[in-house]
Amino acid sequence: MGNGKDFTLYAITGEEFHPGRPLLEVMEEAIVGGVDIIQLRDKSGDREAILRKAKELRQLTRKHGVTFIVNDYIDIALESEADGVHLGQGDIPLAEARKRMGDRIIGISTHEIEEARTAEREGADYIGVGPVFPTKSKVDAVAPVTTAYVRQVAGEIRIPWVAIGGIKLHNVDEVLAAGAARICAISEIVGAQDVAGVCREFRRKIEQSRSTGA
Ligand code: TZP
Ligand code: MG
Repeated sequence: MGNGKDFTLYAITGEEFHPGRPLLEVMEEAIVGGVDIIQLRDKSGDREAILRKAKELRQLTRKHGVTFIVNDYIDIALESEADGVHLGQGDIPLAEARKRMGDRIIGISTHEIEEARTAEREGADYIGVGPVFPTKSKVDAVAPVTTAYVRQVAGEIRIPWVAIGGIKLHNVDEVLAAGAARICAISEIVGAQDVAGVCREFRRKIEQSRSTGA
């Protein structure tokens, strides 16, 4: 990882899942519960609104020593002093992104092993692996990659990787059993009544799986 910090539980923002609750309040609860990396993902706001949120989340995450990533926008990541950016397969090439991001973190979404190999070879700091299960949180999501792809990545990818997509407390054990050591969620975390409680339970499950190798 570009900032020297690996991670365990990754929360992505999804304001549509907590109407009436402020973004910063929800994300701070997630941090209190044990999230150690946060991504700002905003597919609808204009640039100024996203930049404002990025600066606020940067302050919050800095206060707690949590890694902060901006989805899609390299310029906003740089201007808000984020730790990194997350890019999809359709975004600018990794080599171009690396020129602009320097040694900051670059994460890349992958849906098949060839994409994972390419991202690793080209110097991504981490990759996303998913969507493992069906998800309503991403409108253009590809078909679920299933835990078969998680197993494949666990078998050969050596950079940090995080499983994502439809992961809930009730199915995370399957993902961990397939070899995942890092978990990412949107709706299960930010849509929860007890955000910190859900995060604590995710962490407990991840840490238990890591320590037993199960
Ligand atoms: N990328 C792959 S699946 C996904 C993203 C951003 C959405 C994950 O959201 P949820 O609510 O945890 O299924
Ligand atoms: Mg993107």
